[in-house]
Amino acid sequence: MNQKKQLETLEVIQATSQKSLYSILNDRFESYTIVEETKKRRFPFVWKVYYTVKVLVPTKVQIQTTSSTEVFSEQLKQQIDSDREEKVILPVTSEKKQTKKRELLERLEQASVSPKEIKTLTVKKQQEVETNQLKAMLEIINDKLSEQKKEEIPYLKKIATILRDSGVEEENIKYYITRAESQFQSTNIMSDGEIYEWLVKETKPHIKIDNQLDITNSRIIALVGQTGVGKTTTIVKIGWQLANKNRSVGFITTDTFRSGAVPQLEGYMEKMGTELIVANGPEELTEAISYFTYVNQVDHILIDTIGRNYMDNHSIDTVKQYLESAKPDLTCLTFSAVYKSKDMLEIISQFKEEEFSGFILTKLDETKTAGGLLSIFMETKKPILFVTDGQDVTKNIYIPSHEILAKRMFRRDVPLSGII
Ligand SMILES: Nc1nc2c(ncn2[C@@H]2O[C@H](COP(=O)(O)OP(=O)(O)OP(=O)(O)O)[C@@H](O)[C@H]2O)c(=O)[nH]1
Ligand SMILES: [Mg+2]
Repeated sequence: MNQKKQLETLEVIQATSQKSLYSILNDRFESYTIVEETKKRRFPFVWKVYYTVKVLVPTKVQIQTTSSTEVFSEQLKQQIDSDREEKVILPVTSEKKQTKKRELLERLEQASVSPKEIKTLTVKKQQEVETNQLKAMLEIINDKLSEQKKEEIPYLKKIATILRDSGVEEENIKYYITRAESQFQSTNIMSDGEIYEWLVKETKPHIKIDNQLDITNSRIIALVGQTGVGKTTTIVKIGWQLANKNRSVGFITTDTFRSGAVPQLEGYMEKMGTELIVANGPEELTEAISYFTYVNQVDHILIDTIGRNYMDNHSIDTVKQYLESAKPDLTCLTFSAVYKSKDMLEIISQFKEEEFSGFILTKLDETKTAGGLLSIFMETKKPILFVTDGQDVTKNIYIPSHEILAKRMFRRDVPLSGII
């Protein structure tokens, strides 16, 4: 049953004059009781006056008279509604987010997180991965764009062209461009000659050459490397140089596989008046070394190994077994300069640092572009031991200077020199 009860509501009316204030009051309400009347000026518009009245006006409100159960259920409903209203979703601050994330990750690690949470986490992780991938892609695109922009600057373009023509890898070109940019910020004009001089100056510190190398101090020298890189030719060249220094040498070859390998060596041996032993397996190699050490008593033992495909792990293992038996004082990893630098690095990565002393670069005469070899200097710690530039076993082998090798990276017409 409904009952009407007379209540009063407080209303606030404002106007710019007393007259309009009262006309509003009379228009809107049948009756009212003035509780407070004020007149104020407001900063900064001090010339303006505001009239305010607070009035009590009659209101009609529906009040329900209900049973106690109805009252209870109504109260309950109101309580639920008010609870609902109070459940304001506050924005989670990034710090809170971080804490929550950290907690979840910790719980995930301890496997105490519920499957639902895991799912949320997985999705988040996935999103994170995707965002990172996108960022990485953007960085690459930006890098490419800035590289392209850089190469629009004439002298940088010239440098990049010379490097590319010399066979230098893109990663290394980037290095030179960055260096040039930092050194010649406002310079735009450089002659080819100036660029060449600058490239040599920049390259020299990267070139690793064993200047202290004295082959007369290495009793056992072994050459390893891919098929046909010039191992046999180079070991004979080394023998020839030692013989020229009045040192006695003995040759061992592990190449029992290739027909013609032994006669190829025997021809040189005869000319040099030295002995050659063919070792079939690591044990025979040890025996041959003992023979040259205790029986023939030569100053140097030079070991020529069979050329194999070093991209194949089995071949690498075999050559390592030979090296373990021989324990050379100088183990030379031999590469042909015509090789791709990526392939060389791949082969180098198959060897531990302690397993070889340094590199021999052969056939420099056969390549127009030696710039690719820069990767060997930039990405490995080992020195270049010798370089070769021809088939003549009586010469064409050198320990070059930093200057000569740096120049040779960019110009084929630079003659190699440096007595071994
Ligand atoms: N142009 C040039 N040719 C070279 C040089 N070194 C070796 N050669 C030639 O390269 C060819 C292969 O040389 P080898 O000494 O037989 O090579 P290898 O590494 O012993 O070969 P395998 O025993 O079959 O693995 C021969 O024709 C050599 O004359 C060099 O510095 N320049
Ligand atoms: Mg050979």
